[in-house]
Amino acid sequence: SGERMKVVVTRNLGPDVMPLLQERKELDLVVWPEDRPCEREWFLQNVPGATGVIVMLSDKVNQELYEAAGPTLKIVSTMSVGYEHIDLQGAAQRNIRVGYTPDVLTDAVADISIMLALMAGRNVRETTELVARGDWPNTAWAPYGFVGPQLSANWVHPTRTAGFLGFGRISKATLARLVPFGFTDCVYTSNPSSTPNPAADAETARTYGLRSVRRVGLPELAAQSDVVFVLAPGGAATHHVVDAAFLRGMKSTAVLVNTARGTLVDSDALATALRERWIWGAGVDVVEGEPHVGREHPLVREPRCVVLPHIASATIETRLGMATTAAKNLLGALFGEAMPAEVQM
Ligand code: 8YV
Repeated sequence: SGERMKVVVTRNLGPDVMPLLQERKELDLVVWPEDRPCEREWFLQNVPGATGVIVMLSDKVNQELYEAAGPTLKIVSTMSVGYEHIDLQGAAQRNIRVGYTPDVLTDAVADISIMLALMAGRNVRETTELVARGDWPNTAWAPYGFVGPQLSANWVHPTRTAGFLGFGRISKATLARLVPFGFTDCVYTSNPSSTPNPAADAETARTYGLRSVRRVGLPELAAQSDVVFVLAPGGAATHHVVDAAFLRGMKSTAVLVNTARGTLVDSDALATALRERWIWGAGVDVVEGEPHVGREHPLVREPRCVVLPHIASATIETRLGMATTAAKNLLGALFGEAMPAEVQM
């Protein structure tokens, strides 16, 4: 039919992906023209009558947006694996499908999780800042200068335990990377409403050649782990699960890595934990309240905290994969083709 469909895209998806949308002549594309987050007002002004939208993490897809769009809206496609910015209940009520981008970013995020674990343990922030200040020539070599806990298994610690807060795709990809580091054991926590599965845990242990993989509670996760990776979804259910009590329960040589959402970690408690040496160090790619994280932020002020500006998925290949998946999810829903990744509601 000659029916036209309006599609609003809140960020230019680049020269390799925009043509996937442009070549569909039935689509009237409306693309946010700037190289910065889409303004809410622009989105609300342009969304009425849209059949589909492609959004980013910073675009709230809530009641207000559904009402502005009106009954034409069929698909919300986000260029992210997280979808806590989307009101799923509202989507379900209106028969709107939701697409997201799992899998394509798993390896990039696992890579950076390992990097942050190493950086936090090996004092990389303090030492690179020292070199950048020009202080290396003034620094006398010392047998125990700049030492930190070794991530890999070693003669003092032949066993190493990885801890995961959340045990999905990215956690498992991170665990796989720790196998050649000599890790022997894995503990993890999961959504309390999910059913424990010791047989699956034994299978995971066999897959990675580990001595044990065990689902535990938060206190045991804190106490057992040499490194804790925070890799669970954001939202109300996981708000501040890493709090003062959790951090106090960790080993003083352990490091905390957060490549999930800032909201899972109480920043003030983490800053205290670092300052008072409850734990060795931390590496965070995400911070509650981001991007409003200035030099005065308690974690930025903490020399033992490496803070990255949410770049874990920022590889050329992964962002291309995410943008492609976001475009294909939209096209799938609009043209009756398969959606590569649909949120199950
Ligand atoms: C961001 C992320 O989406 O996918 C997610 O959930 O947090 C990141 O990959 C990324 O900054 C692209 O929007």
